[in-house]
Amino acid sequence: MKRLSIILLLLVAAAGSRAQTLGEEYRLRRVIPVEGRQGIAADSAYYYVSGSTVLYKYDKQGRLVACNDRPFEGLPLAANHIGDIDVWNGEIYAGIETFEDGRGEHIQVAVYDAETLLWKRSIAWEPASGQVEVCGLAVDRDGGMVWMADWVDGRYVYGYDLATGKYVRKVHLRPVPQWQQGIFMVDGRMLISADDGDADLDEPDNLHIADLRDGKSYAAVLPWRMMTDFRRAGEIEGLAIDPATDELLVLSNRGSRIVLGMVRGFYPGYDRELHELYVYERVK
Ligand SMILES: [Ca+2]
Ligand SMILES: [Ca+2]
Repeated sequence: MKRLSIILLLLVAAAGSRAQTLGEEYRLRRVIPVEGRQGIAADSAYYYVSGSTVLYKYDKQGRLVACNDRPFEGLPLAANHIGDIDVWNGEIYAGIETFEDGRGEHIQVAVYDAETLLWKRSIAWEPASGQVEVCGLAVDRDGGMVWMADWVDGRYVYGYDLATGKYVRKVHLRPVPQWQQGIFMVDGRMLISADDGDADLDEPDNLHIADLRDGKSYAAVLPWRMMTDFRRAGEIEGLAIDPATDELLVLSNRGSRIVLGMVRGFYPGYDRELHELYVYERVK
């Protein structure tokens, strides 16, 4: 029995250090209610969820184990908004900005300790890149990069060197997904969640995929998965792949009416917005 536990522990440790892989088909396994409405990341033992102004840490049963409700304290630039996040090597990467009147300023990649959720350092934004907003980011574990996506002008994604924090290049997405929210890098390919379904008309949101492996200045964006299995059409947010299980994780909000990125009342049957983590098992 003791030997079995040790083997299991070793397996979990090994899973935490390997890169995620991408499947072709995923089936909904469970839905976990969470507090945050923006982003999701996972390491071998925990889920990390971002609200617009809070960082949360959950165990994989969905129990809240930690939270930082003052994530902007000590940051080099003023901030009021966290988008989709990622976690790598014991650090949470968060795309942060001041979001006002439909546009972002003071963009930064803030890096937090995944153990304590406390801020450690920030990677500075290169304004000359043309990026005007950060809705989400992804660590490219294989390519040693951090990529940022832009909700206001979604034509490009912007890559920074993971080791030095220096801006490296941008990639032209063709065609441009509508209202992108979260990104995640796996095997040199980028998964992109798009809030392109109109919840008023019960239209599902979508996931897209773009292959960045050839290093070119452009990438073809292909439809990857239509999210018809959400409990109600709403606002899709961040996404990730669990390194321990290869499960696809997608955060989505429902119940509130969103107009130009702002909550404007609720749909019938709702008196608040619900935030849910959809966990999909890989079928093949
Ligand atoms: Ca968002
Ligand atoms: Ca939507």
